[in-house]
Amino acid sequence: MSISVILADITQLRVDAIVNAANPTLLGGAGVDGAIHRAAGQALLDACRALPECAPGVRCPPGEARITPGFALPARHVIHTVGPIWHGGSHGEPALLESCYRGALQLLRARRLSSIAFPAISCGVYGYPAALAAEVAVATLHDELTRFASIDVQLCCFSETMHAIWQQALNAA
Ligand code: AR6
Repeated sequence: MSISVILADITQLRVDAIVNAANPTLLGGAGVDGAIHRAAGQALLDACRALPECAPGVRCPPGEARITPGFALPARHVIHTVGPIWHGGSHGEPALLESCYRGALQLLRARRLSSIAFPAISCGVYGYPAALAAEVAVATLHDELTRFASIDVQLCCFSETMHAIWQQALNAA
């Protein structure tokens, strides 16, 4: 598994799967979620709506992941995950964030796919401090790397500032 930090719009990436930082409804929202749904088209919303609910209005609880096709995206699949909302860091946020990364990779492996791009899950609307999120992401991915050698991971940042923070976390690991 190789890990790189890139500065890009995740909707433009031609990889096996891009990850969406979604909310539990999986019916779209702002930020990267909105961008992915706009670029993938109505078929993505229909596919998400068809996923079973595990509670009223909940298709994916925080820390879990679901997979759909990518439809009009260059990426073949979208792995939807729901990051934690930041409440100061002592409410299980790191464990939930770690679980998002592990769950996404588990779905990738189950489909025998090998390239994946992650946005900075929880670092926008959900308010997770970027440097802390990057630390969790990189540590989790390195742990996965020791067991699964053949996966390419891109950590996709949407601003120069985020790119610098994530690159620093990767360099420090
Ligand atoms: N490509 C890559 N990264 C992006 C893109 C893009 N096109 N657009 C935004 N980002 P956020 P969250 C970055 O808020 O914090 C939604 O409404 C963005 O700059 O998208 O997990 C959902 O429906 C930030 O660094 O996700 C949920 O309700 C990162 O993606 C809620 O927001 C994540 O920001 C989820 O919040």
